[in-house]
Amino acid sequence: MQHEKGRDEAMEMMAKALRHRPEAFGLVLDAHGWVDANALIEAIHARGMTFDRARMDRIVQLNNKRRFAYSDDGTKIRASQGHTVDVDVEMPEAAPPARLYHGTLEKNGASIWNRGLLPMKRQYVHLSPDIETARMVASRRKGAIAIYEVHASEYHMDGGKFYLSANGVWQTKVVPPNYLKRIE
Ligand code: HQG
Repeated sequence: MQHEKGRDEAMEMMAKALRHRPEAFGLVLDAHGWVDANALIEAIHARGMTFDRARMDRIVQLNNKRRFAYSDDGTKIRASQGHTVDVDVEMPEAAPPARLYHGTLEKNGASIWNRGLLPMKRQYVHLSPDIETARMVASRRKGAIAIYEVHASEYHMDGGKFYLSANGVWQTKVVPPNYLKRIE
């Protein structure tokens, strides 16, 4: 268990460095979100973690959501999605399935009803392919949850743009309320 916990901590640090606060690690992401892999290892190591390339390789390969990816030559690394910092990770635009799902806290309902789903601090709204995943996303937070069905193909036909991240998470800039239906 200790090992698992340690791995999660390292993963959290990678997520912070590659998505949210690279400057706190003395790192600068390039325009596409990449950073030198060795620089990231050193930066995390300098914060008192036992961390090396082998451990980072395991996180990149085994992480349940495949949150991180190496460049083709293995010298650079980036997060595949989920950024709050302004980088372009070159997500392809794609036609979404008919329905996607979004799990959130019930207390956000009034605001979602008025303004639709917004990216808040992140660059995009994240959408789940199934209800079960949406429930898991919502349950990260404390409180009663709500699940919204997103009428994705309809929104897409009306001009809404959807993107699919390298690790398979559907994203869009905003979902207007008329394409949303609360189902749980
Ligand atoms: C809510 C994790 C009020 C939104 C997960 C969410 C996910 C509104 C929160 C990924 C709103 C933003 C993303 C509105 C949206 N009024 N609240 N109009 N519109 N919200 O963390 O979707 O593990 O940025 O419902 O698995 O919770 O990090 O988004 O509750 O895939 O890889 O504002 O993060 O992935 O919170 O989670 P977040 P999220 P990782």
